[in-house]
Amino acid sequence: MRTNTAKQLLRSGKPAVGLWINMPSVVGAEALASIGWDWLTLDVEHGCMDYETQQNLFIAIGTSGTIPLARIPENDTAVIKRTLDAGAYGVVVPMVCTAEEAQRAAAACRYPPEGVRSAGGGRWRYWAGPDYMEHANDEILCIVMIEHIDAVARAEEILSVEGVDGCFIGPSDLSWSMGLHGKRDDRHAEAIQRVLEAGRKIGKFTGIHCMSPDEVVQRMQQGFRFLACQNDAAFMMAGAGAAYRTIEAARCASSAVQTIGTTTP
Ligand code: 3PY
Ligand code: MG
Repeated sequence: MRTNTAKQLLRSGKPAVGLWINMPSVVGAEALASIGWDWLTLDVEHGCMDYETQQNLFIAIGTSGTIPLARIPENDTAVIKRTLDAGAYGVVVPMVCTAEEAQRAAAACRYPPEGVRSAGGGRWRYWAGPDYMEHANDEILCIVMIEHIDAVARAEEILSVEGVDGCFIGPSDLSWSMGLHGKRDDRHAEAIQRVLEAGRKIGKFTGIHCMSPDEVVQRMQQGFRFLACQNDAAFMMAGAGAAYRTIEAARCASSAVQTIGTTTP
C-alpha cells in the first residue's frame, strides 16, 4: 500500500503541514498539490462539493506526493466509508465532544475486527495498491476535531480512544462555544494549551487551524504537529486582493488617467 507520508511524519513527531481546500476546482487542487504540502484536506464540512467532485479532487491531489484528506460534514459511519473509498487517506471529523463520538469515528475508519468499515470497492485498488485492505487500518488517519469548550474538558478521554490518531483544534468554533463570538482572549488561549497538554500526556498529536504562515511557525514551536495554513480561497483572495489594491491605489493617484473619449486640453 502507498505509504501515508503525512501519518509517517506525525508518527515520528514531526510537523505535517497543509491547507484546507474549500473550492471545488480540480486544477486548483492539482496546482496546490504540486507545491509540496504534506497534505491537502477537502473541506466538505464548509465547502460546497459533491461526492463525485471530492473523488476528482482526490485524484488531482494524488498526482503528486501530497496526501489527500477530507474534513467530512459530520461524524457519520457511511460518510466516512464513502470518503475513504473515494481515495481519502484520512478524515478530519468535526465537533467531537465525547469519547463515544470519538469511538464512532475511529470505528468507521477501520475494517473489522478493529472497526466497522465495510469492505468494498474503490479507486484505492490501483492508487493505493492491491494490499490496501491489509494495511489501511494502520495507514488511514482518524483525526477528531476539538472545537467546543465541552470537548476541551474531555480532551484526555477523547484522545485516549484507540484508533483516534490525534486531534485538531478549530479555534473559531471553540471561541463561539465559549461565548466569545469568534474573538480570542486569554481563556481561549488557555483552552488551546489545555488540549495541547492532553495530547502530550496521552502521546497523540495535536493540530490547529492557523490564519497565517507566521501562526503556523508559532504553533509549530508551541508543539502543534498537524498544521493547517488557511485555505485555498483565503490565499486566492489575499493574492488577488493585494494586487488589485496596489493597482487601484496607483490608478487613483495618477493624474494621467483619462476617461475614454476625452482629450487632454
Ligand atoms: C474552526 O476554527 O472552527 C474550524 O473548524 C477550523 O477549520
Ligand atoms: Mg469548526
